[in-house]
Formats: sequence, structure tokens, C-alpha cells
Amino acid sequence: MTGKRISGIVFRMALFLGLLAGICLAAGCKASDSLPAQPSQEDLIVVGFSQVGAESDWRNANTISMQEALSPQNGYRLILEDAQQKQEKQITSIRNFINQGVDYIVLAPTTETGWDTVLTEARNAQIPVIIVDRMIETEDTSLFTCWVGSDFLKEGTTAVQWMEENLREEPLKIVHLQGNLGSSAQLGRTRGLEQGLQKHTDWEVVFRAPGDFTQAKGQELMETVLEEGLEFNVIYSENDNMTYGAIEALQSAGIEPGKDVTIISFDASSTALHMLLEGKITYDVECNPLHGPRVQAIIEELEAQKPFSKYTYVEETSFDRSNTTEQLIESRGY
Ligand code: GYE
Repeated sequence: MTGKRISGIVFRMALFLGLLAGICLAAGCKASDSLPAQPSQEDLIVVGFSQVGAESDWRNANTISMQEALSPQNGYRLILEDAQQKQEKQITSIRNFINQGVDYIVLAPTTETGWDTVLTEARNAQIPVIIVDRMIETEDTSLFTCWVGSDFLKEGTTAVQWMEENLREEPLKIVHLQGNLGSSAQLGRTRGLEQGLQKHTDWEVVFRAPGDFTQAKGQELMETVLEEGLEFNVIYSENDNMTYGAIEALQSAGIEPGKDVTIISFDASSTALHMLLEGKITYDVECNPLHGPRVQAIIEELEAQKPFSKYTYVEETSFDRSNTTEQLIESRGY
């Protein structure tokens, strides 16, 4: 293209834009008229969110849900900090949020204990703290404004009830893969199984270890079980990602998951439900990660000084082959 031709095009574009601006001016319109109104930076509600990590499908769905709900379009500036499953990192993040003077702190706590000091600092700074997902253990419940999450003991007892109803024929030799120790999700799901073990003398745990809710650790633990030559007919895995790892290990050893061994899992993320349809996972207890809109609703209530509930448990269900379809998986959003 010649220089002359380029300058011709530039000239015509400038003329077109000039005309457009002229029409706009005459019609009294602004550049922003066609766009939805965006709240200005100063109007945004600033939320510091200390997230556990990125250890699982559940966690990733939870992070996305929070980002989508607490977005600039909805009037929020979200400061997201990933703690890589370490409580010390969360404590540092909360102190940073306090220093930055955020409007709200949202905490998804790694473990239940050890929060009193830092949450007292947040209370002294008059920053409301909303706890999501797992719970904290404290004598002083005024240290947090409210909590929203799952009933993890109920999830455990749901799994045990299914085992009682569906695995009656033989004594159960259970491999128990735990989540990271001291987290509500681990404590509740483990307690549920413990209660089942107390009721059933022919149920036995042949192996139990924490796999930190990750696929890599789930696989590693299952490889150990296989190397040790332990006998088992049930895997009770406290989340889907550890289950994926365990399934890898079983398949590499020529054991058919779901057929040679019953697999009980938690979360019911879409990948896991597809595995359930393929027959690899036998039963999956749902844990709902979509807390973003719930936290948004809580903040809106607080902003409007409306009454709100201190504790909100989310509705959850469970899945086996009898109630799972491709259509249902697609409709769930995680
Ligand atoms: O089950 C697991 C995640 O706290 C409910 O944490 C959450 C659990 C979830 O890593 O996959």
C-alpha cells in the first residue's frame, strides 16, 4: 500500500468519526450511553477474600463463583488472596486487608482453630468478617458477622447411610482418604464415618491418611495401599480430587474402580459425576461451592442494615447411577 493511499484512508476515517461525533453532539448523547452504567472506583464496595487455595475442582468453582458475584459490574472490588492451604498465609492476608481498610473481609478458613487473635484485630478495626465454606471454632462468636457453608457431618452421615443400605453383603474393609486435618470438611466427613464404624462391627478401616484434598496426594496414598498389599473393598475419599488420584492408581494396578471396589466420594463436581456415569465412582455426596451470590446477598443485607441470619447451611443432595443423567450434570454449573 502506498503512503498516499494510507493517508487517504486515514483522512476518510477521521471524516467519518468527525461526522459521528457531530451527530452525537446534535442528538445530545454521550459516549457511555450505549454501555451499562459502571459504578466509579470510589463507589465500589471493597472485599478482601482469603481463599484456602486451588487444591480442587470444588475450590476452583468456589473462586469463580465469588469473582463473578463480587464483580465491578455488581458494585464490588474483590481482592482475592490464595493461601495455598496455609493458615499463616491467611492470617497475613487478613492483616493486609485490615491495613488496606477494606469494607468487608471474607474468610474461607483452612482449619477451624487459631483465628481469635487476627479476628479480634479485624473487629477492632470494625471490619465485618463473613466466614464461608468451612467453619471456625471460637468461644466468641462476635468475632465474625455470619457464616455460610455446608453441613459436613450431614454429608458424612449421608454417605454412611447409603453404605448401610447398599453394601450389606460382605464385611467392609475401608480405605479412608481424609482431607486436610482440622478442616471442617475433613472433621465432619470423618466423624460421619466414625459413627458408622461404631454401629457396624463388620466395618473396618484398613488404611487411613490425610491426602490434603489433592489429586496427587490421593494417588500417592492409594499407591501406598497397593504396595502394602492391603485388602479392601471400599474407598471412602473425602473429596473428588483425591478420588481421581486413587482411581489412577487403581487403574495402573489393573483394578477396576467401581467394579472391583466401591468408591464413595464427596463434592459431586461435574468431572466426578461423569466418572459416576461411567461406573468408576459409585456414590458421590454433593457439596455446593456456589457461595458467591450468597455472600453478595449477605453484604447487600448488611449495607441496607436489614436483618440477616448468623448461620446459613446450603441445601445439598447426593448421587448414584439411579439419579444421575448427562442432562442433570450439565444443568448444575459446577
Ligand atoms: O470438599 C474440597 C475442598 O471445604 C468444602 O475443600 C470444602 C472442601 C471440598 O478442597 O474439595
